[in-house]
Amino acid sequence: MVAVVATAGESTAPTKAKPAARGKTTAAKAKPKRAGATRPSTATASAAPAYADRDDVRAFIAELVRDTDLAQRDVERWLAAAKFQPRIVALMDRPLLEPPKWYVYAPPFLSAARIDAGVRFWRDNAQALARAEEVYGVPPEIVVAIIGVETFYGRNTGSHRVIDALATLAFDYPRRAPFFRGELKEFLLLAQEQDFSPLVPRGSYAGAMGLPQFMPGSYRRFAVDFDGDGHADLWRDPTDVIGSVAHYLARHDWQRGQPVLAPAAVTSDGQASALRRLDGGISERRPLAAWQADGVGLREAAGPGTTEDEPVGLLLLEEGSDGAMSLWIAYPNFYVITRYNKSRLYAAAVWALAQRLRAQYLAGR
Ligand SMILES: [Ca+2]
Repeated sequence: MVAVVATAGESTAPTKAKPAARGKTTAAKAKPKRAGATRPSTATASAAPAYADRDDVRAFIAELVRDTDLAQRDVERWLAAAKFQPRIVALMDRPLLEPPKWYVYAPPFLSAARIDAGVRFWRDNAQALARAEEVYGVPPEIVVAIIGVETFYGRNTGSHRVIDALATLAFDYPRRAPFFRGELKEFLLLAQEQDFSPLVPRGSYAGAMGLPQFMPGSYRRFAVDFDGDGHADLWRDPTDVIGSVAHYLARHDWQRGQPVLAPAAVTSDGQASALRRLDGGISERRPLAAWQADGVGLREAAGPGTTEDEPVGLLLLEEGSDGAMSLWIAYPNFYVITRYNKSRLYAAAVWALAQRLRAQYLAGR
């Protein structure tokens, strides 16, 4: 995301502010290869001066000490211990060819193993999930599905030391340096507030942390201590994780009781113009009446209580290599999920996993 970086655990192919490269709008444009370009000398692991000895890092430290109550000697010590990780730069620079298609992207997130484990997670945490829905309006299956897609309910929370990842991207990845310098600052403040050593936590190669893969800035803004033990612990406390994910969505305008996706019906006359409104498989939002005037509507009547006033979008999912596709009306809550990870496929996978979790949870109850 910029809130949370989308490339959460290495397991989730997708983002939250996962690196921007994953976003639908940027995915198609791979950065030009800098073949032959010489990396700055600092990018060579063995020859590079330690971070704490570099002028740019010293300037960063001075600014941090001026703007926060972090102690200079602490920050120097932490950054002296941070290690440049060339593999992380390589991961960020992976050329992205075509964005994946739905029928390739979705199956790993909808496997029987991920559904079974999600239903167990739901049963084990039913009370916290019910309370999160009461407080924040986000239904359990959506919260569980996000945790399932991000990290397989905590199985894959990332193996990179967060301080190494953030220092590498803040100081040796110029393209995103301002963003990651900000996240590095947030991380050090978070460590101080939550009373842990910043040299310990591990996360994704972009610095996303814990079961929900929050970036440090999101952690500070949106994590909640949902069990009231004094810490918002997104690594070990599923109750805090549940409250935090629900709080994140609520703060990004989740609408209680409203749908995410509904099957669209498109007239044969309307199809071509509807498809032209898509950009990377998703459209801008318009009033449903405007869609209807163009031959796009709901395949089934909307459920009771569904608002008809909010603009809705059109979503395309590629169902097979033969060109089969499905079209969906995307409600505002769909776009809320993309605030977690700016990807149409990510949000659709969360929703699809959520449907399966709910069906299996209710069937077994
Ligand atoms: Ca707690």
